[in-house]
Amino acid sequence: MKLFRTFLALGFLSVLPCTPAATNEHAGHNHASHKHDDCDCDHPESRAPIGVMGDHQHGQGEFMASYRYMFMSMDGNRMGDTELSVSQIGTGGGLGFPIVPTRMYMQMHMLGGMYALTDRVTLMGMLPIKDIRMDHVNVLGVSGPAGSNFRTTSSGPGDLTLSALTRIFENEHNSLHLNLGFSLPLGSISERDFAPSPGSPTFQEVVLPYPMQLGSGTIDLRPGLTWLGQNEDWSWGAQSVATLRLGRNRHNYSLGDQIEASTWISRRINSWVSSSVRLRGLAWGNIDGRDPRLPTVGPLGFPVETMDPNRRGGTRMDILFGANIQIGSGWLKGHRIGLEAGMPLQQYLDGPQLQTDWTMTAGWQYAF
Ligand SMILES: [Cu+2]
Repeated sequence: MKLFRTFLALGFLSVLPCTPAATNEHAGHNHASHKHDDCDCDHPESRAPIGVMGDHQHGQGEFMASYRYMFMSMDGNRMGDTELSVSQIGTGGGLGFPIVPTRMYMQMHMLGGMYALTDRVTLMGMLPIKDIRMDHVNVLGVSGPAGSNFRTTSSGPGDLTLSALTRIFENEHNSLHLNLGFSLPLGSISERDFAPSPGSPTFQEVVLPYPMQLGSGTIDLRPGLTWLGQNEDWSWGAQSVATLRLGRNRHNYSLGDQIEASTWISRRINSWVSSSVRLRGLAWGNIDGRDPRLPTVGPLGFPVETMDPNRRGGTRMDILFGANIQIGSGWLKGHRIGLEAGMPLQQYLDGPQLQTDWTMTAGWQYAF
């Protein structure tokens, strides 16, 4: 949390020294359109916060390359909306899990490309490269000393998302588009690492539990709807995207369906900087089926909560603060840098499950 506060403070400090000196040079433009040639794309507030994917379209023939870095920190466990300590979850007085996860960090490098087929249809592709770490307490002392700590890690590409953003409405200040997307199961669901292994005196290399896997293993539909609005100094929008799993993967389970809805407002600080605030709601289901490679043991059936398919669902509401930097002329024309960070206001988990502590996204986009 300390790191997060420092980060937020830095974010705001970088915005403060810029004098609010919005000019009138943009009067009369159609701000709902993001075509290259009328320069609306060059307003810093014309883009949604960097953490929003598939927010905008391009004029016919235009390309965009983007890179986003995402970091998420999870710290401590929660059941419902109550935080639980390790001793409340572990064996000997707690719920009875021999092993309890305490922290998880996820880093994602997201590589994106966009191409506008027409003024109404923009194609988008995105590939995440993930790096996940999870820390645990070995409460019972499975394959090692009781009370010791251990970490498991996994890394590699996740699922590839492809979508077509199709505009269905546009007027002077507003536009609406469909996000017609799906994801292909490129990410591994067979990540392994050394971990306590029930019945073995030493750590063994085993298949990692669901949240440590890099992909869903299923083809997922990702339908969504995005609304954008803009006037001289402000922009606003809302987006809702669902993730629907088609069938089960080859290890006989499917991750829970998910729905994410965001609404944001962004204000121009000057001709090249804007700041934003966003509310994001998330709801995701439990796992359907069960990975037979994960062990069953003990009265609860699972050595650790992350292996229980019915302790994965939840809902969460986040608040996120962001800044965009976009320069409309010179050799930096077409580049945009964005930063967004936030934390949950509320979360309710089918737990015990690791709770989200804070999250941030930094990114760069280049349109050409
Ligand atoms: Cu773009």
